[in-house]
Amino acid sequence: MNELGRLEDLPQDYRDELASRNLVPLWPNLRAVLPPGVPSRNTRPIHWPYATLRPLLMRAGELTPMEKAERRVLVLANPGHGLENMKASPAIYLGMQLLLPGEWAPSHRHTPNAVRMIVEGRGATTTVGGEKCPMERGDLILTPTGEWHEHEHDGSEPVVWLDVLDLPLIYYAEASYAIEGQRQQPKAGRGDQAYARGGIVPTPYFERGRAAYPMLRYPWAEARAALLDIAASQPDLEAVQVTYVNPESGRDAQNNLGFHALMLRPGQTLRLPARSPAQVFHVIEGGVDAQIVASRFTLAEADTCCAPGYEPVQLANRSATEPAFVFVADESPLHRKLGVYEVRA
Ligand code: 1HN
Repeated sequence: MNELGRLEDLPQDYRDELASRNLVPLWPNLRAVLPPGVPSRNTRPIHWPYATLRPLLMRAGELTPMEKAERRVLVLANPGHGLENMKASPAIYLGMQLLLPGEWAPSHRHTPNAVRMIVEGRGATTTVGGEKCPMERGDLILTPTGEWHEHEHDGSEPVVWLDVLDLPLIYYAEASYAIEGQRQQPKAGRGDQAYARGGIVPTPYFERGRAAYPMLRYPWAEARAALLDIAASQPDLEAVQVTYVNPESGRDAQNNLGFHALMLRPGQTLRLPARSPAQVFHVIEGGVDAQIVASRFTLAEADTCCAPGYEPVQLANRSATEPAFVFVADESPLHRKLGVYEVRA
């Protein structure tokens, strides 16, 4: 590629006049926005160990009452994007949220899409669009765009979950806002019960459901059992993985971010090919060594890390006797919609 003219090559009076007219020459900036072969990425491989995060989150529980927080969250921010921008990757926001016994995080709705991955504790529920969802370790609970949601806790121990939102993307689109609401009246019927089994869907009077998001809670017990069944029935299958989908459409569970659960067999090392979307890994069960670009992370249970797009990732189960289970969030639905999704072998 030939070298292009620099801004400094242009006379100062010309540059000043362009700026005063809100005009910019393309050629000095062209290579920066269209680098050869592979995009420039600000996303750095980062590891957030739960052992260091948890005490700081519990301290927030002492320092900041719910009334002063609305949502008591420590954001897992990637320094490559600037900590204050609250991005793990270009489109992914991550936060670890704490709800203490007796607390209530008031009802609101907003344009960004959220999911919760429950990390520890029992007895909390989140009510989404009137559906009261129990929060148990490893469960994935959707809060799709525009749905009312609030969290409450009748149990006796702290409950912690990982929030994953497409907030950076919606904020970038200048479309991010929230509306405060009243306490919701829980309604009867739960999507996780109506869609409890794969391959069959409810069809009252032979009609398929029309809800945009028929299933809000994806119980960990079901995803875990599916992974174990897949592994047992296909001993040669390398990537034992499931994707969280909308059971009516079969498409991704949410619009912009993709959610998956991955099982590593005892002793397995899995090489994931380089793909265009950035991704996040969160260990639900077990211990995993992750190799991402030049970083090696030793991930313990409840640890979280992220990887830039266009890079292969190697995940190794640290146990020779037990499977390991990893929750994966990525930007693949967004990349597919944009037409830029790629796998590089
Ligand atoms: C939000 O609504 C929640 O409802 C958590 O728990 C984190 C981060 C940014 C914007 C909205 C919640 C959030 C959030």
